[in-house]
Amino acid sequence: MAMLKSSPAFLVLAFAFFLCFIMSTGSYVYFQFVQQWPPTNCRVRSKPCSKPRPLQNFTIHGLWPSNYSNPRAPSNCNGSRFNDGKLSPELRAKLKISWPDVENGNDTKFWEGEWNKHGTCSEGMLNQIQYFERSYAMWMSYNITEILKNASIVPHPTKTWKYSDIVAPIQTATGRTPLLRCKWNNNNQLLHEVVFCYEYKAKKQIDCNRTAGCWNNVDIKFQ
Ligand SMILES: *[C@@H]1O[C@H](CO)[C@@H](O)[C@H](O)[C@H]1NC(C)=O
Ligand SMILES: *[C@@H]1O[C@H](CO)[C@@H](O)[C@H](O)[C@H]1NC(C)=O
Ligand SMILES: *[C@@H]1O[C@H](CO)[C@@H](O)[C@H](O)[C@H]1NC(C)=O
Ligand SMILES: *[C@@H]1O[C@H](CO)[C@@H](O)[C@H](O)[C@H]1NC(C)=O
Ligand SMILES: *[C@@H]1O[C@H](CO)[C@@H](O)[C@H](O)[C@H]1NC(C)=O
Ligand SMILES: *[C@@H]1O[C@H](CO)[C@@H](O)[C@H](O)[C@H]1NC(C)=O
Ligand SMILES: CC(=O)N[C@H]1CO[C@H](CO)[C@@H](O)[C@@H]1O
Repeated sequence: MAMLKSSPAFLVLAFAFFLCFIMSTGSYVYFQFVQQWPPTNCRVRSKPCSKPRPLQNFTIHGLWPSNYSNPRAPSNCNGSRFNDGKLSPELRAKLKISWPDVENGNDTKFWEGEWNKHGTCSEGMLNQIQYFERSYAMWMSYNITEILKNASIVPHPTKTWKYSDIVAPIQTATGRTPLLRCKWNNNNQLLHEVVFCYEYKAKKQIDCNRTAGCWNNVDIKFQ
């Protein structure tokens, strides 16, 4: 046994198991809390949205455990599958307003997809109920539409803003740097998502790094 322990083969094997463990637990470094502007979803979509939304609320896209070196990872971890029965009627009512499926109209299916793809990767920190409760609390903590409105940034068919024009008031209101994501439509860059970043425990908001987002040198429309 002593000989086996010190043998290189054992060390390699132990390291391989360690790597498997890291990968199967879907290790992450921080969270991205992603909110979207539903009218942009509907504008860039090939099919019309099932339930067009008024120009009122940014809504939740998802809460994504993330890794700085690859913000799309981890995903689809080996955790418990989405269980609709775990959501109380109260929580469900809150999510229907904050986290609607603006494109296809099946809210439950949207929640199921986000949990299975992202929530499973942070299940050790937030179980399914905590994942949805925490997301709702994050949504409630800042009203992006109102922050922008107070800075005279309101939906407009032709007006444009620079990236920094939109980031600045959000930064002032939250004390943290958000990340903006855009979608292209008819050669226009449309504001689509505002990302807040949270540390590992999803409690404290932190600055987001400027990773791929809206193009810096092209003005942004908010419609
Ligand atoms: C983040 O991703 C990189 C590249 O895939 C990986 O090497 C690293 O271990 C990951 N970090 C964590 C904490 O999972
Ligand atoms: C926007 O959020 C407010 C506050 O929760 C809610 O009263 C309102 O119905 C929401 N609007 C839409 C279109 O969902
Ligand atoms: C909505 O999605 C859920 C979860 O995937 C599914 O069980 C349900 O049948 C869907 N409802 C409709 C009306 O398609
Ligand atoms: C956010 O602010 C807008 C504009 O003041 C308002 O219409 C909306 O109801 C607010 N939404 C929430 C969730 O409070
Ligand atoms: C927006 O302005 C109104 C009116 O001055 C103020 O009551 C509200 O707190 C402001 N909201 C934000 C998010 O700054
Ligand atoms: C992202 O920001 C964090 C916190 O400031 C920092 O530790 C990390 O190195 C940054 N990562 C990249 C890829 O810029
Ligand atoms: C909780 C869970 O889904 N665990 C699964 C992880 O993956 C193994 C092997 O594929 C399954 O047997 C577990 O059920």
